[in-house]
Parts: sequence; structure tokens; C-alpha cells
Amino acid sequence: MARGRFITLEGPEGAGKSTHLALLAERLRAAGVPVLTTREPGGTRLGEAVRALLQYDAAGEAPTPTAELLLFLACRAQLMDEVIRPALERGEWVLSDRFCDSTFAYQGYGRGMDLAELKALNRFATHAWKPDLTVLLDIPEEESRARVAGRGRADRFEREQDAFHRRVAEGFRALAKGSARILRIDSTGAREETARAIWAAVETLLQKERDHDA
Ligand code: T5A
Repeated sequence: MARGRFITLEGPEGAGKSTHLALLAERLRAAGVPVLTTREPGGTRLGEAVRALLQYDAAGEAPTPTAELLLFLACRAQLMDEVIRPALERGEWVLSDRFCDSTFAYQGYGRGMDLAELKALNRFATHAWKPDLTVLLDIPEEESRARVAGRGRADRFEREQDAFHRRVAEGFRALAKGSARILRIDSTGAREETARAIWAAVETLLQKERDHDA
């Protein structure tokens, strides 16, 4: 059986990753594709437990930047070994809400950690498995702030300064510029418009797969 395809959705808070991940999963399933959806941090029991430490200081103290990075990577290693790799090997398509590019954007561009070191660590945590396609949902920082405002308790990242969020958003754009894998899509318009642009890219991938199998 052919290996499944791996698609990640990335972008700042409130960009629409969860919304479009659900829409895309529905559309792929309707096209007869077996789909597994997951998220980072999370997607495993360990990952979901660590998510609370990372977002809401559930241990009673905030992790240092280095500890924060390693916690994200621990979640990723667990998710890769326990969920993503087995699903891809079973021939399923995996859709993940965030993955390695979030580490580059938040810990690299946002916190100022060395990108080359992050690359090596991401590689270690994922056994060098990479997404086939990454959709970067792009929205201006102000729009991201407006969408998350009033959604209840802000997490540790949402409480960061505007300058941090600017660096993260710029970081995502820089990553997209330097990579053929990352497709930057405007997520400020109507939901249906963004969904159409995502589907156009995924349909191309699906068509290639079907041509290959024919
Ligand atoms: N993190 C994560 C790191 O620092 N390093 C890492 O390595 C990783 C993996 C995780 C936090 O951890 C950090 C980044 C994050 O701060 P999270 O819950 O994954 O937290 O992240 P959030 O981005 O905060 O999740 P959100 O649910 O806020 O954002 P989504 O999923 O992007 O947005 P969504 O879909 O829930 O909501 C979008 C809203 O906008 C409206 C929708 O109606 C909805 O209300 N909207 C549109 N939505 C989509 N398309 C359009 N065109 C829309 N127009 C309006």
C-alpha cells in the first residue's frame, strides 16, 4: 500500500487552522480518502497533558524558553511515533494543526533561538519525516489579535507582547518564502474563499497520487 500524505496547517493564533483542518478533512473523506486529524501540541495523551503545561503553566510555573522548546519537541516525538508515522504507513492522509514550522516561527523567530539548531532538533524529534504540503494561513497581526480577543482566558502565547507576535508572523512569511513545500494563503477573506484556495492545492496532490496509482 502506498504511504499516505502528510499535510500541516500553520499560522498565527486565530488564522483559521482548526476551522480549515475540519473542512479539509471533510472534503477529503468525501473524495474517498482515509484521513486522520491531529494537533500540536497534543494528539496523544502525553501531548495533551503537556499542552496544559505549555499554555497555562499547569505545573504552577512557566517553563524557561529552553524547557518550552524541549516540551514541544517531546510532544512532537510522541505524536510522530505513536500517531503520525503509523497512520502514514497504513496509507492514511494525516492533517495536523501545527507542526515543525510553529517551532521555527515561535521559538526561532519569536524567542530568538538559533534556526539551525531548531532544524537539527526538529529532525531528531521527527526522524526527518516532513509534511508533503504545508498551508500557511496568513492574517495580519491585528486581525489575529482581534480574532482571539474575547474568546475567554488567553493562554501564555496569546499574552505575549505585540512585538513577539509580529516576529512570529514575519517568521512564518520568511519560512514560506524559502520553501516550495509551504503554500501561503490569505485567510482574511470569506471562509469559503480560503477553503477553495486550500482545496485547489490539495486536489493537485490528490490528482498526482491517483495518476501515480493508475
Ligand atoms: N506553539 C505551538 C509554539 O510556540 N511552538 C510549537 O512548536 C507549537 C506546535 C498552541 C500554541 O502553542 C504555540 C503556538 C500557539 O500559541 P493552538 O491552540 O494550537 O495553541 O493555537 P491557536 O493558533 O491559538 O489556535 P486557535 O484555535 O486560536 O487558532 P486557529 O485554529 O488558527 O483558528 P480557528 O479556526 O479556531 O478560529 C478562526 C476564527 O476566525 C474566524 C472563524 O470564524 C473563527 O472564529 N474567521 C475565519 N476562519 C477561517 N478562515 C477565514 N477566512 C476566516 N475569517 C474569519
